[in-house]
Amino acid sequence: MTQDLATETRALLASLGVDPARLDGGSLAVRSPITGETLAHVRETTLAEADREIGRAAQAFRTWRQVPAPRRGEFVRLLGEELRRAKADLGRLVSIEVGKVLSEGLGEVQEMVDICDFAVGLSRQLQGQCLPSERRDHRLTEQWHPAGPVGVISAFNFPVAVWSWNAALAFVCGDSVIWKPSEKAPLTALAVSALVARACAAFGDEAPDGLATLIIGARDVGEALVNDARVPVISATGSTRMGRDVGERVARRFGKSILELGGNNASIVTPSADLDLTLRAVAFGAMGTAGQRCTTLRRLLVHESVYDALLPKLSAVYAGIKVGDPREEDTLVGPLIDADAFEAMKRALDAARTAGGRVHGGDRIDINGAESFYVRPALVEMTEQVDCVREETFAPILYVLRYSTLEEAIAIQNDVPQGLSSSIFATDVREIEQYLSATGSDCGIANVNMGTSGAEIGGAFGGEKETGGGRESGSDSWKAYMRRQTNAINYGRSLPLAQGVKFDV
Ligand code: UN1
Repeated sequence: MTQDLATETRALLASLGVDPARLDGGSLAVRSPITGETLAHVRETTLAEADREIGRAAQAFRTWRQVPAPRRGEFVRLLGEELRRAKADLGRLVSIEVGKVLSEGLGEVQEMVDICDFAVGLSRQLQGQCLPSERRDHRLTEQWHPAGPVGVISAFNFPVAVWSWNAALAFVCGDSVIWKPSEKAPLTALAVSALVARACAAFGDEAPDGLATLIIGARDVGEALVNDARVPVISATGSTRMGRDVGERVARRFGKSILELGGNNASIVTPSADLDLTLRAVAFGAMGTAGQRCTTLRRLLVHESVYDALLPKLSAVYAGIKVGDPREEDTLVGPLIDADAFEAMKRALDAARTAGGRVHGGDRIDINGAESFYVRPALVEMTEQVDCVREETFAPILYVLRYSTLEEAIAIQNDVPQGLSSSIFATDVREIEQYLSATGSDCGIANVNMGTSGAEIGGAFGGEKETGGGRESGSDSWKAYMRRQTNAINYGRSLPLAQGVKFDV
């Protein structure tokens, strides 16, 4: 590849409306995992500036909450229009900054457009309810009010979509949004902020200054956000270690957190599975995004009667899949994000070997020189679910285990600390329903005849146990961005007390 990535990046950022002055002179070096080259030096937000930005967001909230919700929806509609227009450029920028193949970069922006559309409809459906009162001439209702500024901490692997799942909902719910993106992906955050500014300009004066703010930097800036009592809701995506810290800090000040943390997702391949479909689904689930989704398929539990039919085919797909520069059209697996990710993958594979695992693949491949980290995805046959299999390694490693009964497979699947996504491959309706029942998968997402990744925005997204319990995106996830208020209204002339209590004065 001879094309200069830094030059292309600057051209993309300029067309997306980012001020070129933001790309030089800072202390945060932004590298592309495609070649390892430096794209920009972004200035980090100081703690004093972060404090000011949070103050601006708090101020913006005070006016934004008074704009009628369907009008707020109109703002999100305009943002969706900006994203539609910017899809090609922003998708390409995502691909450059985090190394996704282009179709996944574009898919990520499509996910942003989709959640904007969802939120526009939602802006007319933030429904409370009316409940029967036990008292005569009383009405009991429940309504939802804007919560306040929402802090969004996002990870490198979905550098822009995760912000949008939170922000599109937060905006229609009447909240302002403060974004702390991954230090590995500040450029796409700058680009999205520029698009938000365009949507604000198109919307006019009703969009207050500070409605969407951006703070860029390391842990100290994130901590300042998490500790700040002016921010009642913190939505954080990333590692379980980070989420535990965020959850504790937010709980200590009685804020609410929405945590979307590690996954260790499994699929069960049953005797009745359609093996061709299974093979394709497993390939995308385990190797898509180079194994760097929180929903990536990490464990494959295969029934002993189909193991020998499936494994050779799967090994052949693993050996043949195109790993390469994500700018090339036929590439399916791009680079790992950085050297640390590669080291973590090596460590996990060493641990698996020591525990008796048979490792196929996993070697580094030289595609674009020493500063980039491309690997052949690894398939690891294990005889049991040892400790290293219970950990999430953010790399393309698929552990494969045999099972003999569905109960055993479900037990193995659930016997990990994480609980994000899961799936079963089956055409036997009894096995499918058992898997989806209360005694089946313990995850926030349980799919049938598809992989564990690639969720649509319409459903609630998130998981149980060490995944953190938060829900983002579709269904009624919006409720986490609002505060609930119960209203009992007496329209009579007497004052009956609940539970028949008498208190006559
Ligand atoms: C993530 O990896 O943090 O379901 C999110 C999926 C995507 C989102 C992944 N829609 O794979």
